[in-house]
Amino acid sequence: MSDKITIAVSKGRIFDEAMPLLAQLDIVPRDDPVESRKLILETNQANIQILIIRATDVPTYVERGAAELGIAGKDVLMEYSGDGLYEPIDLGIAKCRMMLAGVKGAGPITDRPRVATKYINITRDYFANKGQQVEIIKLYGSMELGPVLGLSDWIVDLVDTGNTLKANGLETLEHIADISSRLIVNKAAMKMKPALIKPILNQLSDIIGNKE
Ligand code: PRT
Ligand code: MG
Repeated sequence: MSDKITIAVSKGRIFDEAMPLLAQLDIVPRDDPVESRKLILETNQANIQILIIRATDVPTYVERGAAELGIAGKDVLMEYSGDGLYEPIDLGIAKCRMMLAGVKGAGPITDRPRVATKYINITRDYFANKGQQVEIIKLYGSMELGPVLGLSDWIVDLVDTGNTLKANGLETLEHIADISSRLIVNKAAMKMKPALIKPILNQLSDIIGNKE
C-alpha cells in the first residue's frame, strides 16, 4: 500500500458539511468539486486526496480499499451489505430521519400495502421486524410521486424539513431511524497504515466529542 490516504466523499450536502470538519484537521481541498469537475481533489496535505463519488458508492470504494476512508450517510450504510468496513465515528452531519410516509389523511390501508423506496433492505427489515406483510417497489428517486400517482400506498424516504412531503400532499406515518453521516474506514488500511489513519480518527473524535 502507498503512503497516501484517499477519503471518499459524495458531492452535495455531505461534502459541504464535511469540509469544515476536515479543515479543522488542516485538510483543505485545492479545488472546489463543483467548479473544477475533478473527481480526485488534491489537498494542502501532499499525502491526502479527496475522491468525489456518488453517495451510494462510498462504502464500495472503502470496503475494496480504493479509498482508505470515506464519509457516508447511515442510510447508505444500513442499506449496504458488507463487512470490510469500520464505522468508528458519528460525524453528526447531514442529519435527517428515515420515515414511512403516505398520502395525507389517507387512513389505514386494508390490502397488503405497497411501499415505494430506494431503501429496499431497510424497508424489508423494518416490516419483517413488525411482522407486517408489504410489497416493496424499488425506485431510484422521486419516491414522493409513488403515492401521488397510485404507484404505491406508502414510501420510505429521508425527511429533513418535511417540505418535500408537504409540497406533494404527503405526511409522515412512522419513524424508522435517525440518520447522520459516519466516518468509515477500510479494515485492512487500519492495520497497514495506522500512523496515517489513527491521528485523523483521534482528531475527528476530539472535534466531535462523541467517539462510538
Ligand atoms: O443525489 P444523488 O442521487 O447523487 O445521491 P443522493 O441523493 O444519495 O445524495 P445526496 O447528496 O442527495 O444525499 C447524500 C446523503 O445526505 C444521504 O445519503 C443522507 O445521508 C443525507 N441527507 C440528509 C439527505 C437529506 N438529509 C435529505 N433531506 N439526503 C436526501 N434528502 C432528500 C430526501 O430524500 C427528500 O427527497 O431531501 C428531501 C427531503 O428534504 P426535506 O427538507 O424537504 O424534508
Ligand atoms: Mg440527491
